[in-house]
Amino acid sequence: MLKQDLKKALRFYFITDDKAPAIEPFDQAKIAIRAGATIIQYRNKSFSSGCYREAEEIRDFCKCNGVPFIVNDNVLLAKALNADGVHLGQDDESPAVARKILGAEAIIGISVSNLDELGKTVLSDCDYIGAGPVFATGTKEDANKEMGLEGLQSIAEKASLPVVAIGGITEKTAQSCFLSKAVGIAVISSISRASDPLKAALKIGLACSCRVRSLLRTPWNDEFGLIEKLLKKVPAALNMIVPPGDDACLLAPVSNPVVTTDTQREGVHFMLNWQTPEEVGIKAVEVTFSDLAACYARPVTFFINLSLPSYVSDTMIEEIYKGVAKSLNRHECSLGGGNISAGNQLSLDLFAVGSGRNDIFPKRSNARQGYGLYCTGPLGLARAGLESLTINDPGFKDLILKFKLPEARFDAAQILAEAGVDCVMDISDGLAGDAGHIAKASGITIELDLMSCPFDPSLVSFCRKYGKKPEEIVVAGGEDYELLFACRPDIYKTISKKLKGSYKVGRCLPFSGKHLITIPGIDSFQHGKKS
Ligand code: 3NM
Repeated sequence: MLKQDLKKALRFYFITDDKAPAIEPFDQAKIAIRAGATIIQYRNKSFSSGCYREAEEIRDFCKCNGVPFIVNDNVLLAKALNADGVHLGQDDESPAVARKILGAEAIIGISVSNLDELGKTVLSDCDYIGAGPVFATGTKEDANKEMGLEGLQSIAEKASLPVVAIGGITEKTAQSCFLSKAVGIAVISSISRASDPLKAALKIGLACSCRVRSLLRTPWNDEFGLIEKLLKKVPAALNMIVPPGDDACLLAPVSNPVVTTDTQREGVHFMLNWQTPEEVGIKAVEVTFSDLAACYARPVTFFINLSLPSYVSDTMIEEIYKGVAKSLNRHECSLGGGNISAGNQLSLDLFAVGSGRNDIFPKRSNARQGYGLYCTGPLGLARAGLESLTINDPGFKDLILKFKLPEARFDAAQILAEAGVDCVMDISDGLAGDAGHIAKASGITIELDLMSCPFDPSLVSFCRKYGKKPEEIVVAGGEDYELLFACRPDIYKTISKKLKGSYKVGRCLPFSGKHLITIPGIDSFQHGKKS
């Protein structure tokens, strides 16, 4: 988490109360999140294995609503729960060991009760300090002497890390803690033991200038209801004799059925802090359809199999479906069925049935010596977009959009098919990787030549800013989902008039021992290695 994001996340810090007489920790956390809490700590001093489910429930609810989840004291419990971090007391496991166990991304907090203790605490593995008790507290049995606002301020001024004030804080004293240089306030009893916890939490949220969450997201739990919702969003009856609803659907006869599959996994193909769930849904369909386009097939039916971790919310799934439906509607493709199962990772397994042409089915093995190698559109944009996201540079919107929302090139496929081009594939792995596939399948050598490659202006300015070579990104970058095709140069001449934006990327030579010959200028390029 970036420093400024952590500061914001520490603003309204709620800690669950295992001894609250009237309200369970899960309900306390829900109330605090509704009132705008920016971080939740699970604290249960008498933790036993029976409480694990309680902690998991709170974690899932936090994750659904984008609120960091921290575990009090217990590093191994934090690890087991895959929590966002741990808060340690002076007598708990050391921050260094916690860092080792929880990893570089974990948020690690440490309690400090006076300046003396601050001086003795090794903070190198910590991200924030909990300073307290600021005021008298009845919640922590072994609390130290209260430090008052002066004590808080002296710690905040001396500490190299953001400080959260804790101990006896109410909506009335919150503001004074901020004025004493705390970045946040941590509270337990002023919410958990209030006569009206929601009212109390809302007041504290207001004192912290936090926004109320009027729409809370809940973890998914109804497999069948969710599939039905998806089916309602798409033209299910198209191309169907028996639409989904039974164990399988019955498709109307498909001429030249072409079938393909793909997968999109969180952390491998997409990141939910970069892409909206709707964008994930759109991309899932487009990348699968890109294979159909490369085979000159029109989409007929699509199937989706979702694997969902427990923290994924109903709303998030519906947003993914919205994206899937948008793309299916755009291509007039039906949904043949869906399946949902619990899993450790959010992942979409995708299947598509298309209808191929009677006259031609392009293959990678059809390139011949003397052919040119061509591409239907700009390359490297998606890769540069991905890099912009990785380095957190939002300036290259066009590039980021190319990464997030590729479009299957059915339009280009139609032109190529009508021209009789019989060697086509979509570029998902990068020009070099995919040209290598064609060369290998066809038993030839391909010499890459980017002389006629138009480098996109955004790509050029991205490369200038980060000291990169556009040629390298074009050759190695994947996920553009343009089509790569080989044909006789005279045929390409005709095609190029209709296929604006296409250009030559190489030529096909008799096999000379290597399937791919690099081009001058791309010195660091090695086939099969992505930079
Ligand atoms: N830690 P309340 S005071 C958990 O001084 C805890 O480190 C403290 O509860 C510290 O908001 C405290 O009900 C209790 O006073 C905070």
